[in-house]
Amino acid sequence: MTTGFFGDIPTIRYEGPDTDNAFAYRHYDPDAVVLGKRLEDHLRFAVAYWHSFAWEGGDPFGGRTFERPWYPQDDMKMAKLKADVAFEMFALLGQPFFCFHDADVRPEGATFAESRARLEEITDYFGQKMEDTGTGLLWGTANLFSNRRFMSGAATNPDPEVYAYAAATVKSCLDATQKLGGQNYVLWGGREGYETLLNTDLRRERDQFGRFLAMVCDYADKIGFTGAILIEPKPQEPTKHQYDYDVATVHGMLQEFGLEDRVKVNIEQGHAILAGHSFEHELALAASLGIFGSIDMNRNDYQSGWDTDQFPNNVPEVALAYYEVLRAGGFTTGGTNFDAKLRRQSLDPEDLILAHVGGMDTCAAGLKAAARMLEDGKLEAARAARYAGWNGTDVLSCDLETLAARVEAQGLDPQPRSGRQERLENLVNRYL
Ligand code: XLS
Ligand code: NI
Ligand code: NI
Repeated sequence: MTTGFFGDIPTIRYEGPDTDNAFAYRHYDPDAVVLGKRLEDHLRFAVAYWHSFAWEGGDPFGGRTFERPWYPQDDMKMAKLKADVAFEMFALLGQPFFCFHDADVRPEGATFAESRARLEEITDYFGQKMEDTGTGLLWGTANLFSNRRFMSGAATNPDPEVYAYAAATVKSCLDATQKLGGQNYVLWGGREGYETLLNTDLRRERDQFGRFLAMVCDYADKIGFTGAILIEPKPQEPTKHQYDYDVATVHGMLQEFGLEDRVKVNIEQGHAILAGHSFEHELALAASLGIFGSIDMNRNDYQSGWDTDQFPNNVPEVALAYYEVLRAGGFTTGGTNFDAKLRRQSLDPEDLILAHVGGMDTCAAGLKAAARMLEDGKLEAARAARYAGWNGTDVLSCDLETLAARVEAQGLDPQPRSGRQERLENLVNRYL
């Protein structure tokens, strides 16, 4: 017995690029083998529970546009109906994973204890469904930003009682993630930042952040959580300045707190853009620092300058991102979470399905192009050739005086060489 929410929408299957069927994959064939691995195991797709099932279509100028049978989302009966529909969608799409915050899946109780008991109840309900359908949990997380108690931050709040409440919340979410076999636990700062320095003790807030993170890692170790702990960088929104600004900033903080070997990052396309970077820059940097964990896949509107969380639909952009993922050796515990939501005029259940179908196809096409780029080897050969002068040279072990003497003794007069950017860009287009 299904809820009937998705009507007669069929299970989505791979039909190849020439099909005329909107309810089919053109590029995502989960069993296709790319670089020796099934596409499903490369991409490790996940649905974000919050955007697809909890968000009601509001924007700063207007409230709910969607009508869903599980609204209002204020009792456990509705929470279970929402879960029934969510798992029906995972099955229709063949989604291997999902991700959730506590606040997405259960209504908040009158006390913390009631909220926690509700989280346990709904995640037990998930556990049964996960067993029945084979769906896995990519990651769990805590919503430490929606409730007004967190308006001035969670770990970085000026009030120690809020810090304690946030700690209790993370404990309950980490317990739930562990129970469901979650492969990662994510901390997105949300409101871990400030609006004005006039009321902010920046040094103290950053120390609180470090202590909080260390405490989460200690507890994860204590309960034997084998997944990765991930920080999700974002420069601003909702607060003006966030402490986990981008990958480089997070890495610096992790080093400061001695956690650079323990915590990795979950990198989101839209957040990279907000930070003034490209997605591939953030991915490559994280990989080079040894902290690459997982990705939140979406895209921003390039005009609005806001984290619009749209479904990805640009294959060339996605290809460059997966090129970095593949160069980093691919995902281990991580995956591709669609941290993406419908536009508020997309009212129909089929919009939810087709958004994911398009996103998955875009990612599959991008990953396949990236694999061709890597397999062909021309890009990596060009990169290696550009640095070939470093092979067998002792320049890096010399001091300033030695190099100065050498330049004069050998009469060095280095000649500039083309970076060949356009040639490489033309080459990339051949794989798309
Ligand atoms: C918001 C974040 C959020 C995290 C999970 O911008 O992307 O959705 O992924 O808390
Ligand atoms: Ni985001
Ligand atoms: Ni995200």
